Amino acid sequence: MVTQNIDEHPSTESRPPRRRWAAHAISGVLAAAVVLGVGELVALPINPDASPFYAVGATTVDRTPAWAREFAIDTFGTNDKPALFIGMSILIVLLGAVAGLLERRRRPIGSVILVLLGAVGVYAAMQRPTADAMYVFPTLVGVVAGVATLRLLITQLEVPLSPGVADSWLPRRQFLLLAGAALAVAAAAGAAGKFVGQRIAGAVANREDFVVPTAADPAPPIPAGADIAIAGASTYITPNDDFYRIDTALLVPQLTTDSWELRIHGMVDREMTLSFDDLVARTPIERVITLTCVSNEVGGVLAGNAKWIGYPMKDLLDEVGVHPDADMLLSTSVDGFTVGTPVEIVTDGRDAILAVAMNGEPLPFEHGYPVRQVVPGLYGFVSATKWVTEWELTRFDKVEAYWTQRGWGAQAPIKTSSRIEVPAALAPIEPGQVLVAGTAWAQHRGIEKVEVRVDNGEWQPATLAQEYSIDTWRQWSWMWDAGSGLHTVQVRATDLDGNVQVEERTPPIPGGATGWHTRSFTVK
Ligand SMILES: Nc1nc2c(c(=O)[nH]1)N[C@H]1C(S)=C(S)[C@@H](COP(=O)(O)O)O[C@H]1N2
Ligand SMILES: [Mo]
Repeated sequence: MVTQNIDEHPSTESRPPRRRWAAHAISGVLAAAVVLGVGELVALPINPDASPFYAVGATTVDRTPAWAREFAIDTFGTNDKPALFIGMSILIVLLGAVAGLLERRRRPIGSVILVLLGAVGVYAAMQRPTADAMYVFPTLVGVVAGVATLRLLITQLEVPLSPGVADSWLPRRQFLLLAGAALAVAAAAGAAGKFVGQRIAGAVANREDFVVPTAADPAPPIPAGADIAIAGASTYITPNDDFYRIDTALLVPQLTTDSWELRIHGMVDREMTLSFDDLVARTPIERVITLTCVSNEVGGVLAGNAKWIGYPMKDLLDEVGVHPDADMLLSTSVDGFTVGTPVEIVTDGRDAILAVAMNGEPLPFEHGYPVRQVVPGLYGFVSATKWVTEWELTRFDKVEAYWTQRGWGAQAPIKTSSRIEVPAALAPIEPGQVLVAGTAWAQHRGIEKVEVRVDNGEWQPATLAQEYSIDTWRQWSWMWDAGSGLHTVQVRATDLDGNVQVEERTPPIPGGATGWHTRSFTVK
């Protein structure tokens, strides 16, 4: 009789908890976070590029086909990097949750997922141009820590409930403590990785101590007439903080002037390796030059104008003695990005410079500290190598640079372009005199005229700001006597060689977008 009574009270027996799938999912996410955080930390003494998160991101960027780059820059503009990071983070959270849930159903499937993710991280790290055997460790150690975390957490969740304790959504205190600890480890490791990474490099201090050289040959002053300063339009000089940034670097290289050198080799008479001191022992010049990205859409904002101080690239090429049959200067940045620039263009007398200063400051890290190239007239992807550390003299029929391998052109002079900046798109407009203004550029050919037309009418000449040089952009303005209704305003530029901005709309790939910038306005 007594034994029957016990059978009638199953709640007094211990049994496994049931409903904590959410806690399992969270366990998986935390385990994934530990993989990344610990990976970040272990990457510190090796190379920040070796951390699983950055390695996967950077390798993804390198594998991005040309159309996807166009799509990304089109959709996210210069926020393409944050967009990638957010996308990766969402994916990792999802995969972590799945790993946690699967570990609950059947061990060790969740752990296997973490190991597979780790394999992707190791593979990506080994694809980095700077990779050596050490690059496997950040992900490897991270995965070991992550799997341990997952096991520990799930074990806590599966501890049988004590007799008399009701099954509940809330896991036991030990689990919560462990989960908190895992979160702290992941966050602390990740944060330490970032923080110490910057300190170790010492690059911030090095840049602060950098003394901008005084140009022996300064840029001519900018006349008031070249900068007509219309509210809402681009300023003639683009402040460094507003200057567009385009590159493949997920981790901005943190070089110091002490660690920088430029190795020049290949089809030259005398190979040479230049230290930073060697470079600044030469005579600096100062020039105002407008940069433009080939990915700029018609009317887009991927162009900027700055005052650069640097050293003529031609002088260095003369020193090493370029072989007559070498037609490409292949420059490489410290993170392995490559650019192919025609030797002919670098040596034709234009102001192609190895720049060390931008608008009176040392180059910002994002713009190439301590040394980058600036070549008037060519899109950035074939000329403007940031963090440049290597020059090889070679031939276009032998080598393809980074973007050319991905479907972009090998040669890419900047196309004659103009854009409307004022009035702003969709701005409300009163009938009467309306100032229309913008910027035009055709670097190293110069702007001859800008014309505007309304509703496909006659082209009207715009007023040009004073020309500063053929290597910089030119502001323009035009007074429109606007009547009520919906109107379309278009602009086109003509360069000093007589080339008219091309009407046909073509995409940026492979050599720069064409088309006339068009804005529609509703006048009240
Ligand atoms: N090292 C490196 N240099 C680079 C790039 C890059 O991805 N890596 N991108 C190039 C491209 S496509 C452009 S348009 C210019 C942009 O220079 P900015 O970011 O200083 O405006 O840098 C060029 N130099
Ligand atoms: Mo670019």
